[in-house]
Amino acid sequence: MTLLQTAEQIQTMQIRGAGKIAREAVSALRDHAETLPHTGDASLFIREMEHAAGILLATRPTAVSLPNAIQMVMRDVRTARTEDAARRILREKADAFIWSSRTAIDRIAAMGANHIPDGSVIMTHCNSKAALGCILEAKRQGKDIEVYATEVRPWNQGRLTIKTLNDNEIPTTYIVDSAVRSMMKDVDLVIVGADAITVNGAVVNKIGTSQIALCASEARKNVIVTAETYKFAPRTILGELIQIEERAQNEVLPDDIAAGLPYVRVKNPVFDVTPAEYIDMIITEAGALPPHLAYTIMREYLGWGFDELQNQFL
Ligand code: RUB
Repeated sequence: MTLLQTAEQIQTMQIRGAGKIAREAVSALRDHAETLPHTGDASLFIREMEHAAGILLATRPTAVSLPNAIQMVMRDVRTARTEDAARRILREKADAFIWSSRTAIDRIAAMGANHIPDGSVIMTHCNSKAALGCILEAKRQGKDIEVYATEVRPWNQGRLTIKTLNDNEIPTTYIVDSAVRSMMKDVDLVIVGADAITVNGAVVNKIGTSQIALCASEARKNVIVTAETYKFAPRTILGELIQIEERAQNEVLPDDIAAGLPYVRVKNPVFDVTPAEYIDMIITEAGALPPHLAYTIMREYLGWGFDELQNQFL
């Protein structure tokens, strides 16, 4: 697959989910480098790769895993002195990112499963590899668990989730998004993934997550967020906001129906923000943390504390 094809698949959501988007983008960058002719000119190679990175970055705005992964790969490429060195660094960093991303999910799954008591009823939303990893690991450990999975309008990512749960013989109840509050009394804990986590510990995830967290809080049920450290958004330290992607209105209301309703407009934000006070714990590969330790993750694991970020602007 070419880089443009990968970009198109991310944009049209054939490749979706924050972790997968990051891994596929990085592997597209690595493969793209192989298609560029060797010229011996490092700065030309770097310029071409920056251009390619820009195409990938423009696909979807919310999942910070995408810019973080690209930054992790490109950071040292930018300072390489020769084209060969730039190519080698790019390959090594890309492979390292993909490997560490997969390892992170396994570690999160192992830690997350420890937080799922035997006999639990779990609610999940959307289709998160990290969240599902914890649920599947709990099952693998022989725990007797059940899951409530939401539909996730308008893209129905819940169908992917129930397929995985069914394939793993986990008893699952599939509900429409608006049934969350009614069903919360039957649930013990909520486990979801994340597209971005801000410096104040707020979690950006699939639209509807904040309603679920609010209902869970009202019903005194724990909310666990599962997120690899590259889902933390360091630029929020500088006050940058996470852009919430708005997708086409015809994902919600078909064009032919909309055409007959000239006074109706459709809003289709596909992510929302859950404030830190509704989140009990964020499970990362570096450990399970309270949300207010987000800055520590940004500084210790991403290496982007306030000073490093400020320097980027000098
Ligand atoms: C996917 C979504 C997922 C997170 C985490 O949204 O919100 O919960 O991306 O997923 P979309 P993962 O379907 O719009 O991409 O844990 O797999 O990274």
